[in-house]
Amino acid sequence: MSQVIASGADLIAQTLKNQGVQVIFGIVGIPVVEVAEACVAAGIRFIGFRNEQSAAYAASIYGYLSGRPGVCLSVGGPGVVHALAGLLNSKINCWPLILLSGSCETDQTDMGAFQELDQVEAARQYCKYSARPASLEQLPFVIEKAFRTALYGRPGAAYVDLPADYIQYPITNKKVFDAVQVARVPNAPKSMADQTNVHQAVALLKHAKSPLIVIGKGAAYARAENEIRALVEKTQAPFLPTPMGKGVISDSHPLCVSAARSKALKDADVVLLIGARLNWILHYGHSPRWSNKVRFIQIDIAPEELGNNRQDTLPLLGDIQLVVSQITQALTGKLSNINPDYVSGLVNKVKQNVEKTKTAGSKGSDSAILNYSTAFTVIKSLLPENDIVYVSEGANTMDIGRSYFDVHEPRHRLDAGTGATMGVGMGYAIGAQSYYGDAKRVVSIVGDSAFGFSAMELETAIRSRLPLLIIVINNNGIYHGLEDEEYHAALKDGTLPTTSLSVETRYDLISEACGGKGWFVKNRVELAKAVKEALAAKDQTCVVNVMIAPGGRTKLDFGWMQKTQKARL
Ligand code: TPP
Repeated sequence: MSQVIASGADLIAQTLKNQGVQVIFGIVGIPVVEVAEACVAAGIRFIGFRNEQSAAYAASIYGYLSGRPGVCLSVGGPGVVHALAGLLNSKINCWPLILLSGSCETDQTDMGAFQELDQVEAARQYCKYSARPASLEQLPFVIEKAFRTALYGRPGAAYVDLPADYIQYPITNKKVFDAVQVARVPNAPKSMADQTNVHQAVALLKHAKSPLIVIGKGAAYARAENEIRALVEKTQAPFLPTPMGKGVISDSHPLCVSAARSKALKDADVVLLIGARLNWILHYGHSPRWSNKVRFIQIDIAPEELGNNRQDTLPLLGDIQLVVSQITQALTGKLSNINPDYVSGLVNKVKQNVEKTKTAGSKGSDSAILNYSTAFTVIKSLLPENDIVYVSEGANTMDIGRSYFDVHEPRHRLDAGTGATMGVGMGYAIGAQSYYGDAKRVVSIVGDSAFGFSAMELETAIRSRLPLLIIVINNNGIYHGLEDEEYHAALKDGTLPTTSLSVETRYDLISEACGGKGWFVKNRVELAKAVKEALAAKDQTCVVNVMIAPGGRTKLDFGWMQKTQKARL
């Protein structure tokens, strides 16, 4: 009998190694334990999660940060269904992700096999590519195709089925093992925009009285920070980052108008969108949030995105680094038509709004109950300016936090994103800390509801020795909660609002129970002490559980959304 030199699992590990994979996020079980073990033996780190949903979120953010597909490994059936959340998240945020999942033996299909599911079909609607290799020999080819498809064009998710019999297959022929290897997928090829359109864009910008540059997370993904900074310096046009576009150019740049967002949208006459889509986050490019007369110029990697919601958009199809450079080169001189009152109006509005946030943050005595503004002011005063990667989720926590925490480096703010997805925070924090390593500290500032979606991943972080600092802004509920007495009365009467969560839940103790550190704080002094101690605990996972006034912002105001809808009808 010929000698077994490797298993199918080894072949999968070698294929991932060839693709440059350094870390895999997932949960093992039959039949993928062998795959994870083979990957670890091949020198790939495996971070074992408590739920595939978070593992897939971690892999998706790893894809965003590294610019190469993040990899998630799961069992079949329910494991795949949990991980679908990550596929959707990657699809809507346009990040490269590969899900590899175990599946039943190829000769047991449709027999009611263990954790059987048509996973290729289940994954397909969230994926650019979804496949089961026809044979073990074809597996490296299919995995390479998944990597390439996830990465090229508009990045997104891809799925590959790993049948149990392939994983366990005893390989006896070294020549066959070597012959089926596939080389690493090169980085995505880049293209420039049609030069005619570039000249039209430059003409539009030159005529603009109130131009605005909008920087999206596509620009951050494209690592176009140097090119965009050069364009801003040359044009001296104000710029507005989207929430995850923050940091492509520092928030402290004098032309950053984040703090005057509404005015900037309303006043702009020509808008250069760089890796930002005209979706709900930018109010579809419609009035009343934008002027009726605004013209959009859009740089995007995906042709089907161009003109979406605004057919009159001037399209610039191509790689953001290259296309922004094309514009900068084609621009001769400054934008001489810019109305100085437009710029000074925005700069003044920024000053006023920054002042307002400062005033709100300094209200109340040191022992007073905290609110979003006062809590954020304390936290901000203690965090270093650089080398902090912010993770943010929650409704008020995320929205209000955005105006307190400036970001100075690209890809240093990770939030609920285009999907407004609560529950991404722990996966993102783990994915980001494992990507950045010791060079950065991940600080998650999250609502209590958002944190609860995946709180058990604290154990994952602690076991994986990832020194996350998680600050839970706890108001006993979704958007807002109830005070102790009100809560217990409502509980007794059976009238608890659907937004309520239990009063003063001790999230800090979950951390301690898992071997991390925790603080429970109720005022400025306690908060400052806790944050200082947590920052000093450089090698530990820390949770600071910050009680704030449960009433917070009591009114649910979705007026902006309704207004946009009405305007469209
Ligand atoms: N489920 C998912 C996956 N995503 C969502 N956006 C929601 C549900 C609806 N939702 C929006 S914000 C939110 C929820 C559940 C939580 C807000 O509460 P919290 O995280 O405590 O932040 P707060 O607004 O109280 O600061």
